[in-house]
Amino acid sequence: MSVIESFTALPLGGPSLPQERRLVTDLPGPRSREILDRKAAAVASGVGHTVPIAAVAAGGGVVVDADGNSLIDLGSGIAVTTAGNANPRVVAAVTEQLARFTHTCFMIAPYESYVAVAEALNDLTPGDHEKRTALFNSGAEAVENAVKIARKYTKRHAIVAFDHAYHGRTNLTMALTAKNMPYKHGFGPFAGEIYRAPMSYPFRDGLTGPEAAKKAILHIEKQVGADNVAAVIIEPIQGEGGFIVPADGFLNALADWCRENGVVFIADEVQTGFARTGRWFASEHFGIVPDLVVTAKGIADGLPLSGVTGRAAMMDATHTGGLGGTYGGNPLACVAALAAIESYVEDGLLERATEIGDILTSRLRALAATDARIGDVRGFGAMIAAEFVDPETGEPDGALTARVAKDCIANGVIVLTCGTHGNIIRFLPPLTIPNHLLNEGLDVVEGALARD
Ligand code: PLZ
Repeated sequence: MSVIESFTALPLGGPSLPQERRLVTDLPGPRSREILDRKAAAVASGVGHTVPIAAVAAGGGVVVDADGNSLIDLGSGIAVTTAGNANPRVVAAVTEQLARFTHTCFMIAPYESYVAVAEALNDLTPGDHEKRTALFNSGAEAVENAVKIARKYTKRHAIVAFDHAYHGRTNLTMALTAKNMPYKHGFGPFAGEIYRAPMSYPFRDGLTGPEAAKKAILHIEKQVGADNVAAVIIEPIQGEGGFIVPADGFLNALADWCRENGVVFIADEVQTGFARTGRWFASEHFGIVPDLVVTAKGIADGLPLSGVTGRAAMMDATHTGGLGGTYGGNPLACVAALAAIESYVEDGLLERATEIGDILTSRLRALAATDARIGDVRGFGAMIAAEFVDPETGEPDGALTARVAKDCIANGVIVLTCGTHGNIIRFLPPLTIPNHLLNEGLDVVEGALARD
C-alpha cells in the first residue's frame, strides 16, 4: 500500500470527530505497538514519547490512535493546537496555499502572507509603539534571534535568564534553559555570557513581587553588572519549569530596571502566547510591555512558525541580511497563522480560555481542599497546574506526579507533567474541547489520585 492509500483508510481529524473518550484496547493497542516497535528500531532513542500510541487523527478535544482509541487531549501537543487540531479555518487556508506555492524563500521572493503575519503580531503584542517582526521556524530559533537582535542593538554581551527557565534545546537556548536532565546533560560546553538570576516563586520563596525583584536585581548588579547586560529574558509564566506565576509586581520591577539601565526586556511567550491564558499574551495579565516578544507554538496551530516582535529601533538595528533562514515564515505556516488568528477572534477562543480556566481551577481547588498532596493550584486560562508535594514536609513529590500522569494516560486522558522536580501536572487543553470532555478528564485525574 502506498503512503497515500494507507492515509485514505484513516479517519479525518477536526471538530467533527466523535467527542468521546473511548478505549477499545489497552494502550498501546496492537497496531500502535507495531508502529512503536518500528520507532524503537528506526528513531534515535534520544527522542522520547509520553503517550504510548500512534496518533492518526485529532480534533476538538480528542486524539485518536491507530487502533481506534480516542483519548481526551489535555496537552495540545505542548500548548500548540490551541485553536484545535485540524481547525477547519486552518485546513482550508493551508490547502488553498498548498495548491498555489509551498516555498519561494521570503529572503529571495517575498509574499504577502508573511507581511500580514508581521502586521498582525505588531498589532496584537502589548504596547502601541512602532514595531517590527521577523519570522522563524521554532521557538528556540526565535529565542536565539531575539538574543542576536538585543546584542546587536545594545552592543553588549551578557544575557540574564532565570531559575526554572526553559527556552529551548539548541546550544544557545540550552544555556538559557535551567534544568539539566533531560535537556542539557552531557551536551555542553554551552554558549557563554549567560547568567542566571533567582525567579519569583510565591509558593516556594514566600516573597512579594517587589522583594523577589530586588533580590534578582541585586544578583544581576553584583554578579554581572548592569552595563554589561544586553537583555533579560523571561517567560511571564514559566512553562516547562512548572507553570510558575511570579508574584505581583515582580515582572513590573524587572521591566522598570531594564528600562532604566538600557537593557532589552525579552518576554518568551512561546508557551503562554496566543489566547492560551485568556489574553493574547500573558504579559497583559501583569501590565508589562516587553521590548521584544518571542512567539511560537499557538501562533500557527501546529505548523512550524515562530516570531520575534519588538520596538522598531531594536528590530531595525540589524544590517540587512543579518536575520533570516531558508524556511522562516514559510507560506503554509503563515496562512495557518492568519487562519488561527481569525479563529481566535471569530470563534471567541480568548473568552473560551477563561471559561476553561474557571472549570480547571475550581475543580482542582476543590480537590486540593480534601487532598493535602496538592500543594498549589495556579495559572491563567487554559494554562493551569497542580503542584504535588509531600503533605508532611512540603517537598516536591515527583514520584506521585509521574504515577498519576501514567495512570491518567492509561485511562485515555493525555496529561503532561512539568517542573524542575517533575512534580507538577499541567493542563493545556485545546480551546475547542467541549466541557463534558474537560470534566471527564478531571474525573479521571481524580480517580488516579484516589487510587494512589
Ligand atoms: N520557550 C517558553 O515552552 C518549548 C519543549 C518541550 P521549540 N516548550 C516545549 C521539549 O521537551 O522539547 C519552548 C517553550 C518556551 C521556548 C521553547 C522552545 O520552542 O519550538 O520547541 O524550539
